[in-house]
Amino acid sequence: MTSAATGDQSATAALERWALKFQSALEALLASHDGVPSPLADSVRYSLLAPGKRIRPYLVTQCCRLCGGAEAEAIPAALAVECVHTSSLIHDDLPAMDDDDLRRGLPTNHKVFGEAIAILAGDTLLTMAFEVLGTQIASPTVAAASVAALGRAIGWQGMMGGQAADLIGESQAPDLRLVEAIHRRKTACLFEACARLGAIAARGDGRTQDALGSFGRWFGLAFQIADDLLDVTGSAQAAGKRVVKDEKAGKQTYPGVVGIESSRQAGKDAVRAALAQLEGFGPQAEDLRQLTRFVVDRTF
Ligand code: GRG
Repeated sequence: MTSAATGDQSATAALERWALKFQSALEALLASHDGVPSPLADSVRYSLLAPGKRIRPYLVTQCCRLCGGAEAEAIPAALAVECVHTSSLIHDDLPAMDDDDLRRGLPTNHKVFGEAIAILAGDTLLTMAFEVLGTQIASPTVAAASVAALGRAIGWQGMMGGQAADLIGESQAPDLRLVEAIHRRKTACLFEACARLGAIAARGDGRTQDALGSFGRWFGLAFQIADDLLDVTGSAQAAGKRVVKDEKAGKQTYPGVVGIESSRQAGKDAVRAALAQLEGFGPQAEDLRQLTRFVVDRTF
């Protein structure tokens, strides 16, 4: 077994342990739903508690730890990013968007609850994210900085704009600069926010927030390139979602524009750039480095 394989396996095991632990925090968040119409409560619970990798909240806690914070301080932001991410998955799967029927190994939200409730479930999770930041973070300064960082990441210059560009890109000629711009906004902005939120929770200074934010951006680009590759070379069973969809939909993707081998290289380059941002963090960042290498080698 090579050391890379060992690192990869330990990153996977650490992520799985985290996902198991984090599940209780997600369940606690949804425990009180008095007066919520049951299809909406069931729909929100269905998608948020479905088995996701939980890599974004893990990133929040790891970056918080790296800045000297305790895991508990990062939990509100960790919950918030998972709520936003799940909201985006529900909306992304809708017929008006990517029209998918499988997510996290289960039928998509709208297939089970109908489109209207799925839209409302996505909206509920999006607003819940900000409610959590506003109510579960004790320091008003940290809460305000967290709200600003998350709002900026997912707004029209971030995830929403990226998703719009992704949809518009279906009718445009394949273009590498366009693909990178889409991926940076649609996916990497949220990863940048995860890293920043971890630093903010630990009260890291501005330079540290920027360094980790930059790390998160490269990490997110690598993550989305790997996601593009999984659509071409992966299996629906492992990924928990349909594969071989992007080309048919005319999506702007790395493999669609530069082919599989160059996409793998682009993924490795993004990982190298991400790791470079961690240089000042010493041995404390080893778990984060292993997670970063795992991102492009993953099969799920
Ligand atoms: C309502 C917040 C909100 C957004 C609306 C639909 C939309 C705008 C944006 C979609 C953004 C999107 C789905 C980008 C793809 C990111 C991606 C690679 C998702 C898969 O993430 P994983 O593999 O999934 O971490 P799991 O299921 O493991 O959590």
